[in-house]
Amino acid sequence: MDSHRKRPTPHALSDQSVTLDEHSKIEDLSTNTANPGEALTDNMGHVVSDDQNTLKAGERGPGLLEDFFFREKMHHFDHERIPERVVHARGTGAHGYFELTESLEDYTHARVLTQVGKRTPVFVRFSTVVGFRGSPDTPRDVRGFAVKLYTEEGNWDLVGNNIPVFFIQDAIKFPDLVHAIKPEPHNEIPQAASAHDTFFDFISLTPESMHMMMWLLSDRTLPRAFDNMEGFGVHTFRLINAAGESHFVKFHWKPVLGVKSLLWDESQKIAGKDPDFQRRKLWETLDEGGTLEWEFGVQIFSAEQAGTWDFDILDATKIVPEDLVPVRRVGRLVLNRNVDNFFAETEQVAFMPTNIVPGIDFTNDPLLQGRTFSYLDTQLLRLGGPNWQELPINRPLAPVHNNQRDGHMRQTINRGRVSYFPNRLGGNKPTHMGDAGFVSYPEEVRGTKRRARAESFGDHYGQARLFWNSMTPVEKEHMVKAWSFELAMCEEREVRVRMLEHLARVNEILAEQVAYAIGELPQTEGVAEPGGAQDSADEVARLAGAESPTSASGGLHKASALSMEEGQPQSAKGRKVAVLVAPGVDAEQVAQAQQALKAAGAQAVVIGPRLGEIAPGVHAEKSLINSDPVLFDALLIPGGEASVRVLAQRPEALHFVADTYRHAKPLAAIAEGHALLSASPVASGLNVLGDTGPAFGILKGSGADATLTALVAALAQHRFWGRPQA
Ligand code: HDD
Repeated sequence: MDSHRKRPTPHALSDQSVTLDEHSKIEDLSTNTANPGEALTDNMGHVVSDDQNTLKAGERGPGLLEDFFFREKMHHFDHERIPERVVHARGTGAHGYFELTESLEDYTHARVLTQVGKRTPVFVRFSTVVGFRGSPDTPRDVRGFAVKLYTEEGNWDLVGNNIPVFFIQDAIKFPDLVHAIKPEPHNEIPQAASAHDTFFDFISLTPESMHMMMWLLSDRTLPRAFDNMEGFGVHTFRLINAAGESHFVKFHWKPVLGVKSLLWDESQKIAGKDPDFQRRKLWETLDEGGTLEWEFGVQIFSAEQAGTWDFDILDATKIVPEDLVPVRRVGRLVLNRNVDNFFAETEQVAFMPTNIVPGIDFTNDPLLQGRTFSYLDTQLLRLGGPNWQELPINRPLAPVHNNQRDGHMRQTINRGRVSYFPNRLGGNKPTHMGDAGFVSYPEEVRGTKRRARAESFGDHYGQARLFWNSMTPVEKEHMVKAWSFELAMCEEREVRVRMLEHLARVNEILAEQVAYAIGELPQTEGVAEPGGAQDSADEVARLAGAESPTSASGGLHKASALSMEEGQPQSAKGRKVAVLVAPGVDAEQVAQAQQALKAAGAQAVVIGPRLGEIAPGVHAEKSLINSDPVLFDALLIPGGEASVRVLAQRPEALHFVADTYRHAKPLAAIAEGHALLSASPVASGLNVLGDTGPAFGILKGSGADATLTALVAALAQHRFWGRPQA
């Protein structure tokens, strides 16, 4: 631990002090919000008489240039678009607060991390990386998790992802990475997908990305909902305490509802059935008064500790395993309010890793160092000029005083004649605060100027193996399929083969199975058909034993908190259950289901052959035509003989059973409802409809109560792997 000068008490900061609460940002934004109002006016406040007809010389005559209403309306419309973000274009935002539950004052003097109980307003934007602004929510992709905290000491942006590592070690490679993964430039194909030649060509020549690739091709990149994913600050940052001592830190957001994913088949189908799947979930939850919640965690360690590890903490392709430094949960993040206007808030919000507050500082991670330039730079293009900081969503709640002036669209009206420093005419204000302001950690730096990569960044496979070893057999199976899919989409054989060589360095069985799937290995004994129904159990058994020696992993063979199947919180909260009904349905059972699921924080969505009243008191809010099993977490079929007879004649209802079964989600049927399960070609004939059913999440009960209790428990379990396939 290095020790430096003690931080002075910020005596002269008194006129800078602000007291905030969780509502402060919304109050601030409200000074700019506008309601529809009565009379239609133009932008200059002139009341408009008729906005539907241009001014003409005669009813059938030519338009007149003097029609300033028309020209203004058209002019504004013609300029409505701004460039989308070069990456993370597709995103969704919400307001909320951050609350500290345990002080970190031993490590930092940042007020936001030392004032226990304080609620700091936040704005969070979740995003995919690759797709364009209008692309679907659910491709296989890394998710952005960008948090802007409007602290009393200025804005702190934690611009992270849902994956704790990155593809590259040095920011100078970022444009290459992004060019490679974005749609190919000659034909702009494919949209929002990494599964194409240019990406894997680049990756096959960039072995440092192999750890991140293991995460990318795991279920982590198919989150079910925003609050089913973790967030990571990725880089190692510094914390500085009041005595000037420095520690290293990694920041984490842990979802209260646990990390849960979709399946690849679901993700692809949802992209068509409801491209706004996650955006809609967030919107509806907050609109109905619900919240999304994460715990805030830190891994704090000293330079001495880091010196004992066989990886470099400045290398963003490495995690610090939680087994080496446990995550201390010291706060929470709560999202509780939708935006009023998507463009003004979510589109115009500008995040920058350089927004940090006193008590937190950068490290020499070469990826982080490069990011400190890129974000400021990009906002100029996207938001059009240097005054984007004044936009309501971007402006801090902490007071702003400086000598910056003018520029496009300046909002602030600075009084006085002084806009320079030093000055006598303005009493030398605003004044430099010295050590009471933001002071960079005075790390001693020496070295020869070189374009080079440290040797300590040289191990590219050790943590990729650690990740692989830490997966459950089912997770490994999904990864085999993901790799097989992505490489099969590459048309250039050379690219596919080069990737197999890297995979073999991670794990031979993984490489072998993918090689077989993409036609690079003849059928040999012992290699299971990937995805082949009959071999699935063998494949899983074989993958269970597929482990590799690690390196750069702090001596660990496996690490905790990497698998999404182990140690995650389980809850039925937020889950949506499709309840299939038709005339003659047992209305009481439907009502019981609605009640029981609501009590568990879940939701019953009644789906009928058509919308409207299906039986007395049973109202279908969705129909078989505008819903699909991939949009739900489970299926419930209530009793009622006539109802089930109607449903059994509808292919969409049978499809509900088949896909819910195939996607390993709970299937529940009460009394006569059992018949719909048996009518499905997928489930019929399989022994899961008998006694073994509950182990596979197939819940058949004669009464509503017991079936619903079992359904709530099954929802919390999320998936039931190993169902026999028809
Ligand atoms: Fe980045 C946006 C996260 C590396 C350059 N990045 C952006 C966003 C997130 C991240 C969440 C969206 C913010 C929003 O919602 O507006 N980026 C990361 C993480 C990285 C990372 C976790 C690695 C640890 N990024 C990275 C590098 C560079 C950039 C190395 C360039 C040197 N990122 C950008 C950008 C973007 C951006 C081009 C596009 C839009 C924006 O900044 O505001 O400047």
